[in-house]
Amino acid sequence: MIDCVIFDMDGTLAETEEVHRIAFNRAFADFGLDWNWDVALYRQLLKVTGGKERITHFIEQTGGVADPEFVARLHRAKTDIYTGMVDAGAVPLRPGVVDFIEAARAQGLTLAIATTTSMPNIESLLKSTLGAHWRDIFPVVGAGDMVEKKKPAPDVYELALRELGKPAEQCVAIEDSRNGVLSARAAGLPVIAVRSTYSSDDDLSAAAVELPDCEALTVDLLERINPRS
Ligand code: XBP
Ligand code: MG
Repeated sequence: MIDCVIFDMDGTLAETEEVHRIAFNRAFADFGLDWNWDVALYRQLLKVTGGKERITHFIEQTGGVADPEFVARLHRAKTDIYTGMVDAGAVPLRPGVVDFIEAARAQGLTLAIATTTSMPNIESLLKSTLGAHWRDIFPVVGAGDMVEKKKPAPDVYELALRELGKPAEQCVAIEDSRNGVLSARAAGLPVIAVRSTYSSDDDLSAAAVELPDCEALTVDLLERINPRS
């Protein structure tokens, strides 16, 4: 029986990627760089998970050499810009998410997060949307900077499972992207997929089921998920 739901954050709980993209571009401008990640380019770059990894990939793709210390400084600036925007209320949760959270908690399900993004971004989004008590709602949080390998590697889901103290068969992952679905599947979890704007072309066929939106997410649906699918 499924009694834990592990949520991805970016794209799943909220459509954050456009704000990430704007924050990257503002950080580039602040550093005097003439880089501009437009929507089409960012869709490509999202194949690489993690902001630092994405910047490094971009530099190397254009023939440059990425200095890890520079990348870390640039990414810190991006995180400050991103959290500033999110704290100001730039990103709501996707429609249906709050209703599902309330219904799941009423049924005694445990909720967790397994995301590639880093802790300051998680704090900002969940505090600005759910309030200061968000940690009561999500007692277990796995973040990208807590593990060695980011999605599509299983590490962040394995971390969440360890902290939950649950086997994968008792949990389900909710994901929006191919990398996310592959990560959860590699950790042995069944996946409910809900595409986001930036993952509209992703192959999500490894998920047990794909929903049209988060409003279709119900507690009843969890009972119909085959733990091995
Ligand atoms: C989301 C990401 C993240 C964000 C940026 O992947 O890849 O990297 O784009 O976050 P997922 P940071 O939804 O599969 O977890 O800049 O904090 O790394
Ligand atoms: Mg995602």
